[in-house]
Amino acid sequence: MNYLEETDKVIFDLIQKEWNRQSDCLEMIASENFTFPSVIEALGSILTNKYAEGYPKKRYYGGCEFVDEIEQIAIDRVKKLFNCEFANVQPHSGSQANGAVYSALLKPYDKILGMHLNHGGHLTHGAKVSITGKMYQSFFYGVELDGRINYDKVQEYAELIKPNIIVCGFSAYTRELDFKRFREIADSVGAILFGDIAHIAGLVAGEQYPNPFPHCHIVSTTTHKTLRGPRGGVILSNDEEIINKINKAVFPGIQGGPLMNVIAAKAVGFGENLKPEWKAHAKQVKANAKILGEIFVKRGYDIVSGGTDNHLVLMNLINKPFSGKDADAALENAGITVNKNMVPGDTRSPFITSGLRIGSPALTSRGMKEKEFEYIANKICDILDNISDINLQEKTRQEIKEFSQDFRIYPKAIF
Ligand code: DSN
Repeated sequence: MNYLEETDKVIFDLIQKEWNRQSDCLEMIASENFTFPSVIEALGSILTNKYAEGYPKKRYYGGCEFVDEIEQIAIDRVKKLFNCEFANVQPHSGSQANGAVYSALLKPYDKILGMHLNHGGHLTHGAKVSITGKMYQSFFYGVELDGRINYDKVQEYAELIKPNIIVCGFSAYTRELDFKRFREIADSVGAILFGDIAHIAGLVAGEQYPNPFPHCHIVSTTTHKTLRGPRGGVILSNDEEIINKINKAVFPGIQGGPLMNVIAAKAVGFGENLKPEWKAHAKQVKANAKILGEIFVKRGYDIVSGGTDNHLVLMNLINKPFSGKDADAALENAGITVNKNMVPGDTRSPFITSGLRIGSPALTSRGMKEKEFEYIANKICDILDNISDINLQEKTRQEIKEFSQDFRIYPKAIF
């Protein structure tokens, strides 16, 4: 029986439309991905019925023998993946994970030093509109005009501010992070070093990016970005005292019952990440992003930091007669989904911006390689070179739809 189709045709039809959108367009938002069909199956399973407050073997409700095993497998797999000793796999999202980290390790009005949102940081790194910027005193470092972190400046800020926690790991930074240097800075002022590796976790797992361990005291990540798992968060540490505080902060601190279907899906995703072929996938993600950057530069578009060491490219449009918002809209019309983004030295507002953030993970998961990324990068430049040409956008949308058919990832919308 097709349960959803028969009982709720409205939602069923909208899911089919979204499936077509995902299949016919090019998804290049750097934080999005296509998860594994096996992950979707676990997400859609009967595990959603179970309440299991607490942790494996220490639950508040009965009937947890099988979900205990599932959660323990998720914990064991993610520890192996990142080579660390302790894990909490219950956070519902990256923001929840980060909230738990602060509430476990800080008192209200303690000091956070993180990357400014406009320079590639995240809302939960102390932005004033986030609870993390209201409940704690937040201070920010940024990148230089060349798009890179100046570690000497971070050291100076840390000495001046004396933060309780330093956050490293970003949403829009294109270069490798020096976790060791960050730890030296943190140690010099007695701060905890917190690595938010939400964007780069899949590359770390594939050994294509430095591991935050053993340098960070505490690490959080989402599971749905470069890791290709279900939507959710995870917290990792090598420090038993810290993880004990984290466990209390997640439950009962800020969450209730864990989402056992999502935790099973996380375990399945981590299983995929542990397979030998994951390394080649992560390598391809990086190679594809590199090609994007190279073609953009060749076609006269400036790239923040001149290139990329990871899965994303930041196009700097400061010297162009159109904004990030204009570029984002034109590409969307052409069937290419990206997001407008602030760039270093940006004078436009966060709603307009002078940049575009363009990522390779999702299309790499669809099986695209350098040849396809070269084609796509040139299509992006064609659209931007002729930003007002609506006919070209419509024609490109059709071309992209045809090109995409060889790379359809799911046999159906609902598993
Ligand atoms: N929304 C994510 C991103 O796009 O980077 C961060 O939470």
